[in-house]
Amino acid sequence: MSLGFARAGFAPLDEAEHADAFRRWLANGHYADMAWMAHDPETRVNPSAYVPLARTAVVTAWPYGAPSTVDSPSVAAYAVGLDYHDVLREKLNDLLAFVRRISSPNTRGWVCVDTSPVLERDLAMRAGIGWIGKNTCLIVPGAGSWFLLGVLFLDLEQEPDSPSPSPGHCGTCTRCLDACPTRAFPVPYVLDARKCISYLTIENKGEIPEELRTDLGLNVFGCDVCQAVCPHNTKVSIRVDNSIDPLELLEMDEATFRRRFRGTPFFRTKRRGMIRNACVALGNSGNPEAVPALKRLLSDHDPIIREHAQWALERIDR
Ligand code: B12
Ligand code: SF4
Ligand code: SF4
Repeated sequence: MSLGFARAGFAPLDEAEHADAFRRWLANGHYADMAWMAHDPETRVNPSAYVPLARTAVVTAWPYGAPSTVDSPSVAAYAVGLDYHDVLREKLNDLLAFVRRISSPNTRGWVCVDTSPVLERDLAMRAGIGWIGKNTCLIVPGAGSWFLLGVLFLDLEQEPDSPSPSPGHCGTCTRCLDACPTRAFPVPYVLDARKCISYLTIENKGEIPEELRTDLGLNVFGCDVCQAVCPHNTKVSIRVDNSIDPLELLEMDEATFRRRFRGTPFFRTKRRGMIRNACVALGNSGNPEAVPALKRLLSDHDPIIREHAQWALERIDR
């Protein structure tokens, strides 16, 4: 049976190898306003506290392909197409059905994709799927980091796979740290989400801090820079068209936005977030063609959109 996962491995359920690093990350406020990350941290670092009946975790890596561009208006490659949470959850449920067929129909399983209190990269590393780079991404040996992770906890006893090494194979390389447009890595292996474009354009529901807007460049949703420069990502078999027309986004009313983006990752930021991000990208592009649409947005019902449109107009004017 083939479900399309590129890698899978079994992880033990004892405390995360990087539990202390995670606690420090919280203590330093690096989680920005993602309050859910700080809620019950001891459960997040202890998978068996989260799923007490589980005995093993099957950790999976799902390939999504490299972005075709990071230099023109674009979205993160993972966000092209349908929402991966739904796709991966379905695949992991298929995997659970398969496990039940080959073990017992009573086998219990718990599917986690992104949103559960689980340190997925840490578990993936301990399942031997890959190592963690200085950009904090999970890198699959020989295949790179363009993967999403999903976890299936099972109540079956299973010998864990050999863990990947920590630290991994970055050596003296610092390309990702040097290339980050907003200097979001205070030190290697640590990301300050408050500065990360991925956070600012996706998770952040309010204004984008003015001092960071110019550094956002042409990233309309998420950011792939610290992965695109990684030498472990040079051998890529799949490439996805991640370009987007920010001008088109400016024209969307609520109904058009919902119709066009329901079921995709963009739905998460809502119309407000997508237009806010598009305004910043257009301001940074200096494209005068955006002026009429930006001017119309000065009377939008949403104050965040109005403010970002004003900023973009001033920047284009300059
Ligand atoms: C919160 C979150 C974010 C935040 C914060 C990211 C961060 N680095 O902390 C923001 C919004 C910024 C974000 C961005 C992105 N995210 Co995100 N995110 C998450 C989430 C929900 C939790 C991550 C977390 O626990 N952060 C806390 C920090 C402390 O942990 P960590 O990131 O796992 O980092 C580990 C290392 O830094 C390590 N560590 C610390 N010190 C040291 C020292 C050494 C020597 C070593 C080896 C390790 C080490 O400890 C940590 C735990 O193992 C996970 C899903 C999940 N439930 O795990 C997805 C997840 C990590 N994100 C994912 C993706 C795809 C992205 C983006 C690529 C999306 C994009 N293109 O815009 C970017 C990548 C940015 C980056 N360089 O990390 C994937 C990563 C897949 C992969 N190959 O690694 C995940 C696993 C989602 C999924 N199910 O696939 N994300
Ligand atoms: S995703 Fe972009 S902004 Fe965030 S750490 Fe990587 S390069 Fe920096
Ligand atoms: S760019 Fe270099 S330092 Fe960064 S993760 Fe890749 S190998 Fe490691």
